[in-house]
Amino acid sequence: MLLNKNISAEYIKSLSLEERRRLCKELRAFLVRTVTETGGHLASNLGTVELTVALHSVFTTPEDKIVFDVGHQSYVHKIITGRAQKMNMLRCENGISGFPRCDESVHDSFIGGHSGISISAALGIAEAMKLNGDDHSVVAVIGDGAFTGGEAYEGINNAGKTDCNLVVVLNENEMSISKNTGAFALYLAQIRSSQKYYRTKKSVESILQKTPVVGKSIGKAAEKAKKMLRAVLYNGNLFEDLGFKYLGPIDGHNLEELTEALTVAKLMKRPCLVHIYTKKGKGYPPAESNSGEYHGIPPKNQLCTNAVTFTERFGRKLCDMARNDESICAVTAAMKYGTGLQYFAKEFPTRFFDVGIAEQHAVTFCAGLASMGKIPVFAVYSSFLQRSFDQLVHDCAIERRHIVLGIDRAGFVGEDGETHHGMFDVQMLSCIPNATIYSPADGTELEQCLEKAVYEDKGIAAVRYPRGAQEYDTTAPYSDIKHFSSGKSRLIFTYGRITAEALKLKQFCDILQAVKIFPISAEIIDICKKYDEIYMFEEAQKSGGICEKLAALLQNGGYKGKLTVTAAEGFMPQAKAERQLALQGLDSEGMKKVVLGE
Ligand SMILES: Cc1ncc(C[n+]2csc(CCOP(=O)(O)OP(=O)(O)O)c2C)c(N)n1
Repeated sequence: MLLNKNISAEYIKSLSLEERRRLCKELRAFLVRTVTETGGHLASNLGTVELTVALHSVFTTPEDKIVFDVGHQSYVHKIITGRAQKMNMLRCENGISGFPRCDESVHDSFIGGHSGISISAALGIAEAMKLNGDDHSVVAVIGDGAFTGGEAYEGINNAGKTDCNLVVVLNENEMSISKNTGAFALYLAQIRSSQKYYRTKKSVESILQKTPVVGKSIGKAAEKAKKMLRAVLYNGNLFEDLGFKYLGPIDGHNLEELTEALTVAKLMKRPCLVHIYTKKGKGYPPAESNSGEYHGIPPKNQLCTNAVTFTERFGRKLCDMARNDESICAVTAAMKYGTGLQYFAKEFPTRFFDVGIAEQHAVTFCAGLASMGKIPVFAVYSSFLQRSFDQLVHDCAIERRHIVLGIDRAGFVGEDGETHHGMFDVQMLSCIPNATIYSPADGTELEQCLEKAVYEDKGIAAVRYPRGAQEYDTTAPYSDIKHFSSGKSRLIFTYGRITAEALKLKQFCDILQAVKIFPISAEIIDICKKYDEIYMFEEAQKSGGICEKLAALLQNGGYKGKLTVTAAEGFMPQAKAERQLALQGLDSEGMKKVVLGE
């Protein structure tokens, strides 16, 4: 076995090419074994085994820096940089993160989680290194999916004009989570179809250099030919036009070619883009044939339930509504399956838009649709919506464009950790004038809220719901608030899925659940005022949340009773979502302690 517990980049550099090829096979087997147990991003990591081995053969971290875009493909990097023995605790509480984390290893040079940031981050690092007189290299590893996001272009635009030691590895596998979309994907395929660009260019260049200039006319013809060839070879490529040297397309599973190209890129000491082509899921047939499903897989011991998830309820309900209303359009930013829009995409392909990993574009695009009388529904994970704040304010709110947000993964998400929790959407939206926010506690409420958001509200109307499933009252009609009262003097105010936790404490206190959580209604304030003690619980960031706002309204209105707010604070690392709730005192045990003063 070449893959042993002492594996390191130094060790890899000492291996022959043949041994490194064998090591790649062993790494793949190890990935399949561990990730099918722990859960995680299997297909993307299988696709980048050779790339990561080649990177660590050519570059030396932490002096050279590698920035992995999203970072979901950094597992082999983790294995090579001292974390092989911790892989059995990948994405577990007190284990290691599924993304790069600078506080986990000096070899992780930048945080991962959200897409499209690697080139900007790498350029910042490279400029700082230059200022420090440091001659080492910075590498950004970015997928073609991540390249559908605007920040990647902003990064390229700024990097191309510099003389930084910056290498961008663009990994084209034709997949985002689903099939990649957009004109840039087609453009990459086009470059690739001009096969062996890199090799051709090298051989042509040497031919050009050898071309003798004999006599005036022959000399002229030769010059002309050179110009023509240069026009084809150098100017035909967007990256070169933008100031990068381009190497590619390279077979990303050919260790020799990869190592050679990365070495050339390193030696260039200027912005250079290495375009590689890989197979997502490589070497594991189930993941190769269905890389979408194997993009992220659950832990082996995760209990399987038949409960219908919030996501599923959302996707199905939207189809029901769209069947009777041709103005409804659905938009996703590369998360068709994650947000339950696969049904809509199939049934209404002309009204379905996958815009790539482009949340900012998605919101403004929705505003455009709305300006023409359509009802756009943008289904998006809470944490990725964070990117679209200005688009919500400027493009939607000021002119009251009616766009509906289906905000999935609101609250704690579990194993993906800090970067993926939906902790800020409530704060973000509740400071925008005229926005409406619903937070259903179960699937039935979700359907009711979606109908209201589509047909009764104006401006931005958001329905936020968590990962997973919950169903506890399928018969109750819709109501903005639900007051479970038996005349107690204590009140719990809460909303969303943790209402189910609060309802376990009915013998100690009354419960007030908000379904429409913003704007905060006069009715909520009136009910609260009747209680001597109010305990508020919120599965969102405490600062600027609904509870803080409600508390301020009560206090400004002269409320003199006891008032506490318990909500999420800080950043919560990877663990099971139930544990994350418990750690923040948002399960029934934690609530009981606060309410009873234990
Ligand atoms: C801003 C943002 N939106 C959405 C996601 C969810 N997401 C994670 S990986 C991924 C696909 C990335 O595709 P690509 O960069 O090509 O990498 P691959 O998995 O194909 O190797 C998506 C959409 C994210 N991480 N960040």
